[in-house]
Amino acid sequence: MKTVYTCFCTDVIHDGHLNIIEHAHQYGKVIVGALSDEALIRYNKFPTLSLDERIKLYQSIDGVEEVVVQDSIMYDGIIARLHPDYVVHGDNWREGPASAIRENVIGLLSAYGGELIEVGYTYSPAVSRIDHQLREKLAMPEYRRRRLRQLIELTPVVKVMEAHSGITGLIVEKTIVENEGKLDQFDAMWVSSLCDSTAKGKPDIELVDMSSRLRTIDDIMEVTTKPIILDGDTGGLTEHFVYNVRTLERMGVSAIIIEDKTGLKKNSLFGTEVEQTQAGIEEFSAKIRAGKQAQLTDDFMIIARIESLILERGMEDALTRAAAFTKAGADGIMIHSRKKDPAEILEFCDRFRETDKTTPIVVVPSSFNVITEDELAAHGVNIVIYANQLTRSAFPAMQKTAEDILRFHRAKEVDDRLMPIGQIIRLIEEI
Ligand code: SPV
Ligand code: MG
Repeated sequence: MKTVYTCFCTDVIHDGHLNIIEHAHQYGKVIVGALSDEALIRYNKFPTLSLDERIKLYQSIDGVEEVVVQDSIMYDGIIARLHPDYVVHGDNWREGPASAIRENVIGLLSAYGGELIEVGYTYSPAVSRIDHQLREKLAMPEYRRRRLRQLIELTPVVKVMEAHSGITGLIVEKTIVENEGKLDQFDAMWVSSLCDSTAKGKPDIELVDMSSRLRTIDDIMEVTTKPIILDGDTGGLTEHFVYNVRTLERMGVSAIIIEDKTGLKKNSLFGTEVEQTQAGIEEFSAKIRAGKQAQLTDDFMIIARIESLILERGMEDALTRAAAFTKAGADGIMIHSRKKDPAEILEFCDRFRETDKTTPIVVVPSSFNVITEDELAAHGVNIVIYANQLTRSAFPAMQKTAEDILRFHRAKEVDDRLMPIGQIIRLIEEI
């Protein structure tokens, strides 16, 4: 009896999957692979069912002989293990990043004479409806909110990219790249005070008020499913902060990061060039405690951001604060620096980890940008935030376009570097 292998990465079985099984069954004994959570989140889907539930679901399909776990998006391990005579897959992986997986499978099968069978993808209103429903489910507050905690468990380092509008949210949601035989994408979004303010032409001094920040979050939430971390500046008055915690939680935001400053907040990247006042340890701990008391779910995270290195108050002060804020209930510690050399960040992480093995550490490597995610993870970092790179890449491009149109009195000269009209009108999916 020949063996036929097909890998599923779905939480719902629709006609398209049944069609694949039916096809596969004609060639021999059907083994279905259930893609592991770790592999799934690097590909295109976040699971709403556990791996066990997915295995049971696949086992319940008529014609499936056996279900095994595939723990990597590429097929090297599973093909070495099973040596299937055939691999069956929908033909919708010929384009885009998934085509790298197709190439991988073709290469592996050809080494021993295995065969790839591609089945026409089922485009039907019922199938699109199910796909759409799954996406909507992931966008619901209760799913989105807890996803950050799930990601911290699932992945060595949670990769977060800045978003300040629906369109930047879509870029973070949808960008997938194939690199060195692996697929990768961002895990979550950072609603930066700097970029949200900059998009509105305002300085980053807590001038853009919470109502406006919530409006930005809502714009992003309407078109995306990935979890959101809000840059909450100082958190404002404690009496206001507790209300905002409830609101953010209800909306489905996963975390707020508040920084230990008081009075007029300026952007950290100014460091000591401008006057900024650090909040007292007890005062800030009280704010954290009040926020934790106000929150209603176990999912939401309040992360304390320590500005001691930014304000040149020293490593000991940063570590004392980290211990105090964790004791006050902070669900994570963000340590910030504006030095190019990551040494002080790494020293903080190593020393913090000597006594605290579990509290998540968050870093924002805007200045110390030479260090990689893996190196940071090796020092105990859990979340890496790319806080402003989308804004900083878009701005010079737009400015140059504006200047060149003024210079040439027409748009022809800039056309080559513009996204084609056909592409932009199709960028946004219609329901
Ligand atoms: C932001 O993105 O607004 C931040 C990070 O707070 S930083 O600009 O580096 O202070
Ligand atoms: Mg900020």
